[in-house]
This record gives sequence, C-alpha cells and structure tokens, in this order.
Amino acid sequence: MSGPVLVTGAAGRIGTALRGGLPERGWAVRCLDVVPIVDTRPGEEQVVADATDLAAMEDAVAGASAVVHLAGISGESTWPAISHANIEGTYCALEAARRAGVSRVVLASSNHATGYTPRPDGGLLREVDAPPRPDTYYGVAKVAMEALGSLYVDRYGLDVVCLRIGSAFPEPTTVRQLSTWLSPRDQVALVDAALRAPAPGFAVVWGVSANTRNWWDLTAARALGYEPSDDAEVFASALVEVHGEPDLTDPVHARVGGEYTTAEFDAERFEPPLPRGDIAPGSGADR
Ligand code: 15L
Repeated sequence: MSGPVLVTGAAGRIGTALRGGLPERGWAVRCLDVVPIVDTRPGEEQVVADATDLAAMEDAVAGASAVVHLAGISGESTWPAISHANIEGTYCALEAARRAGVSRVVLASSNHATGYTPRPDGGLLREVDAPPRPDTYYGVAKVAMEALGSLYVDRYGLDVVCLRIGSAFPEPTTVRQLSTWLSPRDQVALVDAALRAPAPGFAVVWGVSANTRNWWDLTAARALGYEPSDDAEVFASALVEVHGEPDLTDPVHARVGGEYTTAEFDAERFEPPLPRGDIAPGSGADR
C-alpha cells in the first residue's frame, strides 16, 4: 500500500471508528468532511470539503491509495437532500478516484438498499438473494451507490466493495440490533478486509458482527478476509428484559430494513436537513 486512504465523512460515527482503528492496521488516513475534525490524531491528514464538490474531491484524492466513501445523510430525508448528498456524492467519489488513477473504492452501502426483503423461513440470507429492494429514498440512494460501483468496475476496471452495513453503533440499543449490530471494532475489520482483498472486482457484502442472532450470511464478507470479533448477544438479556423477545411476524423483525419499512419512515414525515455547514460533527449527517 502506498499513500493514505481518503475517508470521506470522516467526522461521522463510522469515520471516527476508522480513524481510531485503521492506523493500527497499517493505513495512513486522510480525513475529509464538511466540518473540521476537532480531535485530530497524530499522522492524520485533514481536508475540509464537500464530497459533492467534484473538483475538491479530485484534489483530495490525489496521491491516495484508496477511497472509503462514508459521506452523506445517514438515514431517511427528503428527496432533494438524499439525491444531492448521497447519489451525487457517490458519483463524485468514484469519478474522482477514476480520474486520479485510484483503483480501490469502498462504499458504505446499507441494509436499506434491500430493506423490503423478507426474512427467510430458515437459514441465512445471502446478498445474491437480496437484490435491490429499497425501503426509503435513503435506500434508493444506496441502490444507486451499488449500481454506480458496478458501472465503475465494468467500464473502468476499478475494484469496488459495497458494504451493506447493518447497525453501526457503539452498542446495540434495540432487539433488532441484536441481529444487525456492527461493532466499532468490526467496522474497522470489515473496511480493512475490503481494502486488502486481492482483486475483488465488484463485491457486495453484509456488514454485521458475529452476532448469535444474525440472519444475514457472512460467507461473502469472510471470503474477502473479514474476521468479526464481537457478538451483540452480550447485550441481549438487558435489551430483552426491557423490550421483550422479538416478534418475528412484526415487520421490524420480518424484513431486512426493520423500522425503515414502516409508515413512520415515509419521507413526507421528514424535514429538510440543516444547511450542511451548520451540521455538527458526528451528528449523523455523515455516516
Ligand atoms: C443505516 O443505514 C443507518 O445509517 C443507521 O442510522 C441505522 O438506521 C441502520 O441503517 C440500521 O438499519 O440500523
């Protein structure tokens, strides 16, 4: 590996975990976010820029060895906001990488790209059995992300790994997340594997920890070299005591996207987001 990894949305939740863990795995990190990072770490490079600004992205990617694209709105919002931040942002990340000759791009996709997919009657759900079936405009943007990644592999020969991330939080806070949790340590392990996998071409893999209650198959992610360490089950008794065991007929547990497939997540219920410069780091504006 030569040159730093450009991490977009570096001030956000996953970006912060990666900034902590990637250097220990030998990666230098160049951070990019619309807001300055306050707790900068030794050796990090900092770029304050908007990931939807192609010229700025071209400058930011120069000399990088890979791009990890996390920037964007991290949940449902209005169509103008999602289409600009999340779809335009993905195009800019891939196009800037292509123009700079950076051949490896890791994209933060999401389970919500296929959120309406039902839970299988038994066994584990493979990515190939969960084609695009978005549950929100946010999910549509993740479908577009995967489609753009596929295009840049086939047309321009990039290696693009799309991570269909589950619930990337410090710890699970709902019973659904006992199945969908991706711990901060495993966020680092998954991105590290996506960066190192020899010639993955185009790959789409689930991003969850080694949860006892997983129903998304980790075979494809493990084939990339991902070795998860954590299991949400250590939080199960406390969560089940408060919320009860999950009812598997409830859409929240019967579909990949959980709550996002319910009426509560109709985009009409969402306000346009704050202007991007007013968004605090780690507020969820970046993944
Ligand atoms: C996501 O993609 C979101 O970024 C995150 O906020 C959670 O909602 C997560 O999915 C999830 O499904 O738990």
